[in-house]
Amino acid sequence: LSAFSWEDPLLLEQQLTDEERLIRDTASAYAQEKLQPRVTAAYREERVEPEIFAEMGQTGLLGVTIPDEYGGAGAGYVAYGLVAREVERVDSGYRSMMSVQSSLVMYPIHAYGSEEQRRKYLPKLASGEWIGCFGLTEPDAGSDPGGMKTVAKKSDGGYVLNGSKMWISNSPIADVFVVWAKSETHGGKIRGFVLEKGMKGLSAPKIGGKLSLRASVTGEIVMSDVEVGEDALLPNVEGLKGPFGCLNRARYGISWGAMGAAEFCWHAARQYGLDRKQFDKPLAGTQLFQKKLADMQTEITLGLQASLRVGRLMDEGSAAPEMISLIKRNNCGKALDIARLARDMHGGNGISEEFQVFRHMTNLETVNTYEGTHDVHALILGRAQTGLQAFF
Ligand code: TGC
Ligand code: FAD
Repeated sequence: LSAFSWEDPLLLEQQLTDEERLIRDTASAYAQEKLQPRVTAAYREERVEPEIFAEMGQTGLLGVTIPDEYGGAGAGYVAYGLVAREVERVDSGYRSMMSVQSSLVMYPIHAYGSEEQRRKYLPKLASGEWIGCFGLTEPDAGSDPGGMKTVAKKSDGGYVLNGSKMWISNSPIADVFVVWAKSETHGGKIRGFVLEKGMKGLSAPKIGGKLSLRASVTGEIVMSDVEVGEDALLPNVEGLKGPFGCLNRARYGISWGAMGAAEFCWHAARQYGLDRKQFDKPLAGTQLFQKKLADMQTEITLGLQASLRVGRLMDEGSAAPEMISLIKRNNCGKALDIARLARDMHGGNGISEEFQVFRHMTNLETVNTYEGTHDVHALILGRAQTGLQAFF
């Protein structure tokens, strides 16, 4: 038998290809060298730094799965997951910025857009010159997006959109808005529209006072008689499967990202326990401390293996949405538990920004809620195994 690696108990590293390791190492170097030094102040000051998009674009971290002819990296879903893990090891807000751009804006334009839309938007989104956002949630339609009130009515040569979206990552700084609305001309079916900053009647006020994800900005999207041409419609999808197709990709990436945040918290708790002495011995030498470390190590190891498995199936084209619900729900819930535990293991220092576990903990509260709450994913899994829907 070979030696045990405490940081990589089931040898995830060996299961990656050379290309995946290279992309992971590039993401890790960028995250540690450029994001880590600025995150504490950005979070404290609730300050988003839009230039991060251009930096990520230059580093090749936007649209990892989009073909290179449109500016993406043309890599697979495992590589995309590894990028999410490295970015979220620093901060969930930075991973949010990356994954909205990649999975919720570039993906639908590539998958559902016309060739003109692809050529117009994807290269500038891949380089980070343009920032994108995704508007599905509304003030009265969160877990139940089918209850949305935003409407698109036919006008001469296009559509007029009215409605408002709530809790939209990146919206106050966005150039490109992928918005979902009920289209009267398509029998009230949900359709996607690509809107642009500066359109008359379109605004995106910031939501202030967030105690979570403070290094990324969240806002509303208000549409008051926004007129768009026929070319704003995403032609190749209709119904809720449009936004859900995007969410499948983003939720999958989040399952990796949440494990990155959890790994940070685990490693920090371990080091703190080795450094800090009470009762004349290191905290890490106590049974309770070691039990907590073992639990963290176990959940992270299993969570990463599960994400890797689903990533491989996505790359083969044989992943089911319920698999993604399983790993999104499990990994976000476990990451939040681990962050809370790591906060506790740091004692009083755990509440200080310097030790960073509190920031991860408060971020993970959002990560556990957005892209389908922990309980909504339980209901998706419950429906899949009983055949009975329990949403209403
Ligand atoms: P349901 O009847 O289940 O389905 C309606 C239609 O959609 C299809 N569908 C899917 N297609 C592809 N992938 C999936 N995962 C799909 N899930 C459903 C389904 O086949 C059906 O198609 P069709 O052709 O038969 O019409 O719909 P429902 O209304 O009963 O849905 C219930 C529920 C709970 C599953 C769903 O509404 C849900 O998942 N709610 C959670 C909402 C959510 O995740 N919102 C996320 C907003 S975006 C966000 O949070 C971004 S944060 C990003 C960041 O900052 O990182
Ligand atoms: P609700 O749906 O009102 O849920 C409240 C509670 O009720 C939850 O615990 C939920 O699990 C529970 N619940 C709901 N339905 C049921 C049921 N049938 N049975 C039992 N329990 C139930 N959305 C976007 O479209 N784009 C974005 O970019 C985006 N970014 C976000 C960024 C942040 C920082 C946040 C906080 C949210 C973001 N969201 C975004 C919105 C997010 O997806 C929603 O908050 C989420 O889907 C939950 O909806 P809600 O907040 O309306 O909660």
